[in-house]
Amino acid sequence: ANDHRQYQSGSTTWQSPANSQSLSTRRELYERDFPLYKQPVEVGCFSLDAQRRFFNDNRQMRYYVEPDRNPNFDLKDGYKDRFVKRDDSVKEKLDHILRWVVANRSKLDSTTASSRALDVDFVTWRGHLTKLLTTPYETRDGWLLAVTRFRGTLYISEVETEAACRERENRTERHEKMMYWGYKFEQYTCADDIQSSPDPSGAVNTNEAFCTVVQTRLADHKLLFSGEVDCRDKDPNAPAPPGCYVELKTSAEICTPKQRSNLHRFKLLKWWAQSFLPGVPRVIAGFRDHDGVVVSVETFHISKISHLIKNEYNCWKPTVCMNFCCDFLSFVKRVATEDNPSVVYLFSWEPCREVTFSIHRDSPYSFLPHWYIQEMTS
Ligand code: 0WD
Ligand code: CA
Repeated sequence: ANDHRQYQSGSTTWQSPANSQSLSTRRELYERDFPLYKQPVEVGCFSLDAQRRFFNDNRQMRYYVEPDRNPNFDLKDGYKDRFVKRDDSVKEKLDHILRWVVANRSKLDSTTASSRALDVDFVTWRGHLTKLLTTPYETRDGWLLAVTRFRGTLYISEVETEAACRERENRTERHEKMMYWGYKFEQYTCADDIQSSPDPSGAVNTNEAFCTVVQTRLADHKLLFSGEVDCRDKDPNAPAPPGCYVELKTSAEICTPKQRSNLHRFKLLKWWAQSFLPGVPRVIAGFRDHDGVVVSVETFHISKISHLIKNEYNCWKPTVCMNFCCDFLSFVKRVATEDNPSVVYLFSWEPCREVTFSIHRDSPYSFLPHWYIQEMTS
């Protein structure tokens, strides 16, 4: 229903983006000054190995090796005989981040005398925040975000929507193959050690991951989140993390101005949102031909993307993304008031709708594991 609360002030009608029960996602409501977003600081990292085991260190870090001017990377190579795919029906929720928190609690403990166990308002995955940033422009995929307040901190963990579950279970062979291409590009451009070269003859294993953990603030929201990082600059004089990190992408080769425009209007929104959040300064895109061969690479500097898109008609705006995310987090703080690890506030959104929520007690939505609750209560 279209029930934005309206305020009358002289002849101007002000629309508030939220009433007590829902939050609007209309772009116009978020076109204000860019909110304060503090430079993200890396407070730690962790690695997941080939068996998806957690390590509180950077053993899975990789180093970017710049390809030739005219690369010829066949992304189809190794599919499927050298491909170990993570089982994505296993829902890991926030478990890896929580393991990191437990192992690094001394770095995060609240210094002020408060009942909070951690000195942050929100703990989540970077990918969940990316979805929030792009929501005002999303026309296809909705989302479900489960929120639990525990010792003053709000934990946000995604729940797979029915549509996403159906899509995952019915992925076509072509789609599975295209998902492999992105990982194969990483293998052509990343080395395990600072002095070695990439080894495209090995197997691609998507269980392996290196994740950064960053702390930052969006307006009055203190955030702690983790995101997977593809590789880093191998120059020892490169800036400290996250400034040395590089995000890798693949995309279809650009042959016409229309294709370039579509890249700016749709893909750069996702690329910008994902890397801006943790302060990753550049995205390196490998452009592939119709046959899955990377024929060129291009660097996109995150700080220059807002200029690149200014000439596009009816384009996305970074300020709308950030203001919507900020207002959503305020909405969550207002709604999720009961401090109880077994209560979940489930926020849901579908395109052309408002964000709404429901409340669940001791339900299958509960996601904070017992070991975490026990650890943080002692
Ligand atoms: O339980 C869940 N629903 C989630 C688990 C949601 C999101 C992530 N995860 C796990 C992933 O398996 C991964 O280890 O968390 C880690 C990534 O977190 P993130 O950085 O917050 O996620 P996102 O920004 O969406 O993705 C970053 C990269 C992707 O790179 P591209 O260039 O495609 O955006 O993480 C990888 C992927 O390389 N990735 C995954 N790898 C294996 N399985 C998955 C996945 N389901 N999702 C993303
Ligand atoms: Ca990537």
